Amino acid sequence: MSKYVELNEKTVVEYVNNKMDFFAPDAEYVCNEIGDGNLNLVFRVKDTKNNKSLIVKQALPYVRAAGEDWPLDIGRGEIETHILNIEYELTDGLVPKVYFYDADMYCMAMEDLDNYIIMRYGLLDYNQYPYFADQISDFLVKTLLLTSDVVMGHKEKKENVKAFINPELCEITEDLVYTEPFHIGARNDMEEALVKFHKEEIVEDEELAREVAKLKFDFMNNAQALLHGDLHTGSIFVNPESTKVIDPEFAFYGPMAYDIGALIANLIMNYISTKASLEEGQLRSKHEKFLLDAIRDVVDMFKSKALELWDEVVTDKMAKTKGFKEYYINDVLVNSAGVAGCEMVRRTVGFAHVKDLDGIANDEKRIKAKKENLHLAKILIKNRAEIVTGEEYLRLIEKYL
Ligand code: SR1
Ligand code: MG
Repeated sequence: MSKYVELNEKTVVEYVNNKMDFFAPDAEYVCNEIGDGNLNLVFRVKDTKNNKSLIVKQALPYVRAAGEDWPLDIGRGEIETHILNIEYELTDGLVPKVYFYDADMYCMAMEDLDNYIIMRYGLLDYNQYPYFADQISDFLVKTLLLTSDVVMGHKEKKENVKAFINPELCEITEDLVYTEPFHIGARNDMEEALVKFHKEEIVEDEELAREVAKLKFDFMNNAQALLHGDLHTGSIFVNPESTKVIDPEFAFYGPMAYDIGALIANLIMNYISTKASLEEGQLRSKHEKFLLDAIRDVVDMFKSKALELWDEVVTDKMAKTKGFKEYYINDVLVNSAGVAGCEMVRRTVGFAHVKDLDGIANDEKRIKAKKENLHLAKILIKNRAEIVTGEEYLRLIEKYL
């Protein structure tokens, strides 16, 4: 830690210029700390004269959203750099380009996506992204299938499993997604009006706990593919033409379902938010239709593209057996529905919420929306064996929301 100092808006320009030859000598700098996630400092450094910019992301030795009482592995940017480089290659640039990682300052610099916005905020402004489902399903299929044992040499894949061991960040997910929200206390956070509902509907439902336990141990023990590990709509940059995935610091070898389920859950929560926040009318119908199409297409495109790519890239002899690929992808989709349910529960009653739900201004509507979210989440977890098509998601959304 000896060379580590926290950067700030004043020191970051000199820091970057010492590390790389990026800005012109006559640069006129504007620098802002723009991080709004739970963990890191994020700076945009811009030369307004020559219109050039980059992003500097520095890890803190603790969880930013909680303060210094919650220490956290400060070396997580190394894993993030490593996976961004891999994903850049695998996906033809569906992630930002990394310029450098500095292991003394626990800091990375990367391409600035300044004509993109964080998808969560775009969706909360009721914007639509017509190519999103196609692009993100490409990202999912390529990053997941191509890093799995279906395709990679098994020894090389095991080396990858070793390189991406990420115990502290995984522990956050094990606790915050798969454990605490299904109990009372810990770091859970919810409105008073949800306390009784949470206890009766979530904590006291033993069948639910059993299914969540199965999903938790799948998360911990199924080193299936190199995951992003935190693929919510706050980890995705979009504009109407293009999609870029950021922030894979929770990366590790885990079940493919974890990335797919997290994404589906966050689209569903935006749907719930839209329904609760807008009066019926054209804007609401248009946004709801976009979200429903996106949910359906993410599921169905993941499935069809994975099955198609499989034949081109499969190397394992047994994985070529007739019928195996359908079994394998179906299993991924079953658990994706379960993960989606866990993500929806934890974003409602756990430590880290989402603006989609918390931002519903009217108290009564917000509590109603959160209860509906929890209710649908339970259905997704318990009935996941049947939830393997886009249409089935839409049927459940129509029935329960
Ligand atoms: C303590 S970190 C809380 C959450 O923020 C991250 O984005 C992950 O989703 C994590 O669970
Ligand atoms: Mg993040």
